[in-house]
Amino acid sequence: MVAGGKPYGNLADAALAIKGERIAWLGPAAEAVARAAAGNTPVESCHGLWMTPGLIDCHTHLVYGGNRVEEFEKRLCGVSYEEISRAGGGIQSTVNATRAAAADTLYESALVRARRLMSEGVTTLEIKSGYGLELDAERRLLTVARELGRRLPLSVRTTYLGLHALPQEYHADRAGFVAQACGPWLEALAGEGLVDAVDAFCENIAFTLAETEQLLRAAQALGLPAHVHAGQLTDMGAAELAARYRALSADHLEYLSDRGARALAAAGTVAVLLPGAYFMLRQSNPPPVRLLRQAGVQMAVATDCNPGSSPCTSILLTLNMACTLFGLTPLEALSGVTRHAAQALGLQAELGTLEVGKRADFALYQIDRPAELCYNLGANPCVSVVHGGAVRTV
Ligand code: DI6
Ligand code: FE
Repeated sequence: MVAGGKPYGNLADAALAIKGERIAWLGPAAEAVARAAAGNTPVESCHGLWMTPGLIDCHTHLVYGGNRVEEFEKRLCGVSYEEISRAGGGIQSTVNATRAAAADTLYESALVRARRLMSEGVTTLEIKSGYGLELDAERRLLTVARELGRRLPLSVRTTYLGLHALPQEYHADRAGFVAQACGPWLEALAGEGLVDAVDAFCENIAFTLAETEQLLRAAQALGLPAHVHAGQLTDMGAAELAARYRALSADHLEYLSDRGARALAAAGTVAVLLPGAYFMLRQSNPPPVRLLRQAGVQMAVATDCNPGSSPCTSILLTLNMACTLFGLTPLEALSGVTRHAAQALGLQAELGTLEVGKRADFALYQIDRPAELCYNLGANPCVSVVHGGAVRTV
């Protein structure tokens, strides 16, 4: 599937040439074979498999300590979310487990999740912090995320989710926490080169518009782009705020007004849809996809991989849920993990489509047509993955 052409931009009997880490040429296979013979260039057959751009999971909380399976079980046995939360559950329990975990432990558990995503054709992964909520623990999360990118054949983008939840020790001092998170902590982590973007959970159970704006302003001063968790449970106008700050993306958006959608479109802010969290939380009002289409907002799709609301390490299952739960077409869903996911990370010049000059990141699938990537529940037709021009073995 290449850029241009309709509807998926597919090319039949095509070939792609790689030079270094980049795509050097795309065209008819017969011509490639003749050129390769003339230039003594090695040729690999893809055996008639489908080739897509490497998939991009543009919203994850992949690195964290422990898990929340006990909480999941309790909820299904009738214990309410509030009771769990009062007993130290919810995000705070993951914060406790993360703070207590050594970097190696965090790395090993995140590695398992990264490998699962990679096995389905993911070549780029965004990873948020936000389970440390103190400087050292946030640094550990971001360092582990960077380390995954260094050691694996995988591109990692890090996001400092400085405003995720108010940690217990700051319950009597909200403003103090926000000031630390948006001030010295962000400056230190950005100064250490650990932060590609920032994010805030703007929600009535998390942070207000004003608090979110404080982080966006601090990021702007440092020249860092932003994402915003917006409209997951209520519409507080977070999409409009994200647009006002020209955020790369506004994520979730189950609750979004006409005005919010128009603001996103005008700002070129991508709507990142997260059907895994919607499914896991058993929500019943999907994001207003028709409104997003009408307004001309680009839609990306991501796993939101996290221990609480989306313990999901399958980008292919996420594609299926984007179609079945949110009503995206398979073309929209696939664009959501390629072209538009690249845009949600500000990487559209490098990634997201198969085009000459872009990074040679692609996946090969044993499928009959692209929609099959959205169709199966639990199958993995990914046969091979190339990251930066190199065939990947995970
Ligand atoms: N939205 C979510 O769904 C997760 N974080 C966020 O900002 C929940 C994270 C968790 O429950 O651990
Ligand atoms: Fe999230």
